[in-house]
Amino acid sequence: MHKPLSNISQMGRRGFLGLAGVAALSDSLLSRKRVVRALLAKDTLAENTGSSAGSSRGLPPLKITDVRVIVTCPDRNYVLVKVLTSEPGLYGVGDATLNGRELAVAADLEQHISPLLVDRDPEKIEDTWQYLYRGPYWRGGPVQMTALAGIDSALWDIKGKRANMPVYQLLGGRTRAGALAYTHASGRNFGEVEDVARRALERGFKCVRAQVAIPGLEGTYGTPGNKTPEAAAGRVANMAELPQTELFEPAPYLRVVPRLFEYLRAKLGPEVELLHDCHEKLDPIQAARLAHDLEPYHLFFLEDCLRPEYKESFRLIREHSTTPLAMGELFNSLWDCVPLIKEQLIDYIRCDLGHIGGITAARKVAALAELFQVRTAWHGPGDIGPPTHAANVHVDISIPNFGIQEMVFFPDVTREVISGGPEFKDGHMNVSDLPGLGCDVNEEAAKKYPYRRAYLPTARRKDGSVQDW
Ligand code: EZ4
Ligand code: CO
Repeated sequence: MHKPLSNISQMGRRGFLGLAGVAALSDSLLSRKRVVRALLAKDTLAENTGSSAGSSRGLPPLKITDVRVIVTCPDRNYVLVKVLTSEPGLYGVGDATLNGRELAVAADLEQHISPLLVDRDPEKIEDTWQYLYRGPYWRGGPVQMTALAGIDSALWDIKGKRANMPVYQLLGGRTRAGALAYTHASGRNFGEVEDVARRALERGFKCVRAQVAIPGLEGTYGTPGNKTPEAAAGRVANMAELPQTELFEPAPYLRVVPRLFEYLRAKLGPEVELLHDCHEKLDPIQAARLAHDLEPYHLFFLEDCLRPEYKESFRLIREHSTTPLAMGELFNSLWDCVPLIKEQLIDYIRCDLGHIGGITAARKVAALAELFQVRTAWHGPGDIGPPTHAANVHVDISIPNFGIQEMVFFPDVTREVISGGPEFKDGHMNVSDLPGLGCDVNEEAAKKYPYRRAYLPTARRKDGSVQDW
């Protein structure tokens, strides 16, 4: 049904206020009052954005009946979203994990977002995205964008299940057989990094991100400190109740990293693709020097050199080096991506689908990037849940300008709670042809692993001042 939208605008503010207090009403006022009630109640006008009949022929209209938020710690903390619908057995699963601020996202979902969604049509993904992004007036930020990503993934999951298609089909269908993946190799010294990299190559990987401990700075991001690489695999069990503080100094880091890649190139040969993550630790001229010094070793890319606020500083790095650059895991706004892409200051945009607003946001980033010959490299660490990894790969295999996909293997205990998700084979990630995203959550199993407060580490310089981790 199409309600007369024009009544509302004609009424204007005076009419609106006047009507609210009127007791005796004429026929025409009665119909106006209905519109006013609609405005005063909830987002009823959403039903006016088009037919609310089921989009798939012959299916009845669908409504969201409940949004369940599951906070669980199967090896590390995850926030999962389950959007239930009026069709028996039809629900969507999303991931809304923000490492170290999980409960803020869970509260946002439970207290603020869930009441807005009940009774809405889950098939209106774009409308829901716009409503949750612009509707609260206070837009953006990692907490809200992570919550929005969780809902967005769940809605794409529902749409896929309803259409009986994997999400990548809804996004336009396959453009490639699989998503080229990279894994992490880290060690206490060059030899240990080489060993871990070789094991990855034996497992089928073609691309390896290498990080090494810097003497005197044990525990630098991505390195195992003085533990073995296995023991240091950043799980919650290894984390303190309060953040651990690591030490960072740029001078030794900038000396050691080019030597690591000189060593790895010599040992592993020219074909393996090598990557390195600076984890937003460097100042612009330091990043420029590192990118320059790494040139002879032909990295696939140098990841996240600068703090996310300093987009224009990428120009300086570009002026000094042909090392390909990737950036974006800390972005939580679509608009963060715009200057880097449109000025071709980077080669890979690597947003985190779980923190920038889900598939709905990612497909816009990817489309913008395509127009400027920038490729994608979505963030794929262990501290975002399998539904986000699934979302990554559904997008990867359906866009023309995919670059590479960061990935992890989830331990059995995580998979007991969250099943499905992408699979690794021959250096590539792929998703099954299950309808939707292809993940499920076992709520009973989740209860066995209650949330445990945990923080990411922090970093300081030797003089005690704060340093980006
Ligand atoms: O440190 O996801 O490229 N991957 C990364 C990750 C991030 C974590 C932070 O929560 O940089 O390991
Ligand atoms: Co990174």
